[in-house]
Amino acid sequence: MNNLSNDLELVIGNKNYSSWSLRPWLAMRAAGLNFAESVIPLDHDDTKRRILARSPAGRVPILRDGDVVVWESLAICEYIAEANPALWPEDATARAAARAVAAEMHAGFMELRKAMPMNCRRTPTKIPTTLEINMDVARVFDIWRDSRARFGDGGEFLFGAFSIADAMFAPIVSRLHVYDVDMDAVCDVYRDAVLRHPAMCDWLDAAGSEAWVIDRLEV
Ligand SMILES: N[C@@H](CCC(=O)N[C@@H](CS)C(=O)NCC(=O)O)C(=O)O
Repeated sequence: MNNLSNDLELVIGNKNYSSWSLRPWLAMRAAGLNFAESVIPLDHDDTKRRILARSPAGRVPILRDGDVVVWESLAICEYIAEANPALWPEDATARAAARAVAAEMHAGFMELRKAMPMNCRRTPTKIPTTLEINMDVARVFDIWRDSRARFGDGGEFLFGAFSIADAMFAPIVSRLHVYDVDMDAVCDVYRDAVLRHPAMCDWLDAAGSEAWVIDRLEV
């Protein structure tokens, strides 16, 4: 178990586009942490140099806790959860399932992610899809339905209370919303619960106020 210092800083990309930044930011807000936020706008001439000055991995998000630097969104979530165990379900079976779907999200869904970049302020409209995209979407919905059915009793999120699994899927929730992907009632209710989460509302409001536009991510 680590104790977090009072000197927490999360380095993130643009809120409108940086899906990986959203994940630990939400988990940290859900844990009630106070942290400084530093935004490095993506796709600028100096973006890479600025990120590399903070982490040799050259990607955001990056957490700094005093002298400790942690990169990779899921590793940041795990680091925060060591001091805030309620970010994972208490039951060991549910916790294992939550970790599995969080890791599956971190490693997968490439076709969906490529075709539907996160763009929080996009006006919801459909885009043409392929078999591969539809297979990714179907697997996301399977995960949501299965988690809700087996572990969701205590609340409106995948494992009842809001957990890191929800933080990991939040950018997918936003994508499926803005690309207007049809879903059944269970998934629909879950999507709305995530979109209504107070921290998610704060992120979406801030994303909507950003002036930066990245043309290649405007599908
Ligand atoms: N696997 C990494 C992915 C991070 C990532 O791809 N971040 C993007 C922004 S969402 C980035 O830093 N792009 C800037 C660049 O590559 O120069 C994680 O989970 O944190």
